[in-house]
Amino acid sequence: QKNPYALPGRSAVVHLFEWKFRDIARECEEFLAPMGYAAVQTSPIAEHLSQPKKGHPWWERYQPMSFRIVSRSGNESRFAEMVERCNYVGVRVYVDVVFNHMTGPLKPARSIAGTSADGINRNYPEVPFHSNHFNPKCDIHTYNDVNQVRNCLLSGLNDLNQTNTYVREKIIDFLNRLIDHGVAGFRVDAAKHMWPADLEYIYSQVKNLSARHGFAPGLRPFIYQEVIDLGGEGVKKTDYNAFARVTEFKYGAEIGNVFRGHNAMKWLKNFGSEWGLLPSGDALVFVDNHDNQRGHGAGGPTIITHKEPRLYKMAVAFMLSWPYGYPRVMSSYSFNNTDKGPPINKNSSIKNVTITSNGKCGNGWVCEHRWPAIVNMIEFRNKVDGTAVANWWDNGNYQIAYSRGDKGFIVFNEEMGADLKQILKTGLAEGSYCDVISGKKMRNKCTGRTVDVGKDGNAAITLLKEEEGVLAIHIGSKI
Ligand code: ARE
Ligand code: CA
Repeated sequence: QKNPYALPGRSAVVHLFEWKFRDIARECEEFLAPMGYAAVQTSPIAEHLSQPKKGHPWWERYQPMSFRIVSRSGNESRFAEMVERCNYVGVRVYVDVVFNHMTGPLKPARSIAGTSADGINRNYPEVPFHSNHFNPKCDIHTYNDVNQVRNCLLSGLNDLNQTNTYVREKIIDFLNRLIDHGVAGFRVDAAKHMWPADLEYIYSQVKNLSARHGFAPGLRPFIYQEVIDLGGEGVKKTDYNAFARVTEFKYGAEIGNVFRGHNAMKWLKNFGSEWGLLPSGDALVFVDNHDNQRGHGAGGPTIITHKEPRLYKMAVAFMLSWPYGYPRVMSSYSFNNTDKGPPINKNSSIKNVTITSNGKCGNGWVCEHRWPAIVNMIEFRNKVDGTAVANWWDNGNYQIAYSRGDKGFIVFNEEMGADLKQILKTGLAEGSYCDVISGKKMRNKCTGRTVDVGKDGNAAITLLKEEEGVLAIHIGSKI
């Protein structure tokens, strides 16, 4: 099912990558709900491999040992409490679910909860799964062969056979238990490596969303499937979008190209399905994700991340101002090597996300979703909801501007070494507006630059090359 169940006036899901459930619950209450975020995506929550000798790399959570709810983010009761608290303030919870595979070939494989399994002979006693529940061992040599992609081992991970009735039951039970806890949906990890018919069957057997948690009767879970398709492979994103949403990896790759100056911004005018992207209602979109921000997954060095803040703010502002897909905002911790897990205490537990008096995160958490330019664009998206792109202007190259109906207006300047100085049609009513990238409207004053819109809807816009590369105003920032 493709509806994300965002409350009216809210949008976007934020991936609180590796956050503990307690911190997520608090963030729902103190920040996500009041600021207009619609939902949160958690890291995988099922009992998973523990690799203390490797310093607990983040990816150990993508090697499940069972479907019990226990992870580095917390146990089942903490999880239940988090979902309850987020739901209470209207923030939806989507869980990252991993059921294409279990662990790699480790004997013994030890879990975060202290149980063990035999990854060589494929015995997972906590489920239990045995070797007959897995596909025969083979490596994926080529992504052109759909049988290899779906029936062989992704990165050496023991590949479950989702056509098997017992395996299906275990997966369905797990998803149902999450629904009982009140989640609104799932990110399906490695969907590309499973057969669409198996997935469709599994989804069809999952319960309706929980009435006890306030969902209307008959609602099916929101599902977005991780399918990486940049073209040229056997498995296509279009094998999956008939029955649920799909992560549109081409989106972040193309955005990276444009904002890095490899493709003129003027072409963004029709950014969407005309670029070979999925239909808007089928797509989950993002600038970067937890894989490609660190060189895993797809997209390579074109992907823009928090490590390039000026560029990142521009790319995310574009995503949030553009009416295509359901956007996901990444929220990271800082890292300097691709395996590094989240910030940890001496006893290896994940550090709390501390919030400083100016609203930033401490303890090594980057919290892009709290960056003023990003959260202010969430408000922009919520204010312009339902309007179309209008008043498009470009200089034929790397300067563009457009409005969202008569509710919001945004300008980008990426022209190498050039200022932008133009009289532009904003679509907005006469008045003074606060630019939400350089500042914010506070007590009817603007802490950043103001834009004066005349009776004719025009405004004189200046974006100097040394300033932020984007300026945005909307009906909510009128002063
Ligand atoms: C780890 C080690 C491996 C080791 C393995 C088993 O890093 O060296 O062999 O354990 O012992 C994450 C990490 C992996 C990690 C894994 C399990 O990224 O490094 O392996 O967890 O701990 C493909 C898939 C796509 C997948 C990406 C990463 O199609 O589904 O690879 N993304 C998801 C998650 C990941 C996660 C997994 C799946 C596994 O988002 O975080 O892996 O649960 C082309 C293709 C893509 C392909 C890509 C990279 O672009 O089109 O399909 O993506 O190349 O191979
Ligand atoms: Ca598989």
